[in-house]
Amino acid sequence: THAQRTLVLIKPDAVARGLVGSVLARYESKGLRVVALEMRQIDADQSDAHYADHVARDFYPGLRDFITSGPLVALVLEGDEAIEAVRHLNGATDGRKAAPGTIRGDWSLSNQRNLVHGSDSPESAAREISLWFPDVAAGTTGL
Ligand code: YYY
Ligand code: MG
Repeated sequence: THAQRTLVLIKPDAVARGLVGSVLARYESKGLRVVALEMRQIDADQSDAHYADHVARDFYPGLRDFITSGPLVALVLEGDEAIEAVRHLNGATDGRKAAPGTIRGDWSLSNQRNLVHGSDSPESAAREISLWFPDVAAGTTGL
């Protein structure tokens, strides 16, 4: 077994649709532990930092408008192979193609408004946790 932490966003579409509790229940029911959790509304600079790998993509301006459009819930989850586990629960990026039983597959019909984000690698998780929750990354809270 391999304990990991991962950065999850419950995106503004999920908050606006009242799906925060339902989404969080998927993660908690799976056995993932909430290490940190906070509702925030981010600005364009924070979006650019979070999506550093995507800022040059053609879809990014629309993504930035969406992710900054309203409050979201940021959290750190911990558990065995948490990074892959969260991405399995989230489902494929495009909600129209995501498998039923996944968060996106059950509740999204969009490639952009797809409800959730999960870090895609240990390196991404470390970078994203430092960006969103520096105190957790430093080990001074969320223990
Ligand atoms: O990791 P994941 O969220 O599943 O997808 P990424 O390929 O990292 O893309 C990040 C984010 O960008 C995705 O969740 C939706 C959005 N997006 C988009 O709006 N249009 C695309 N063609 C591809 C991705
Ligand atoms: Mg990604």
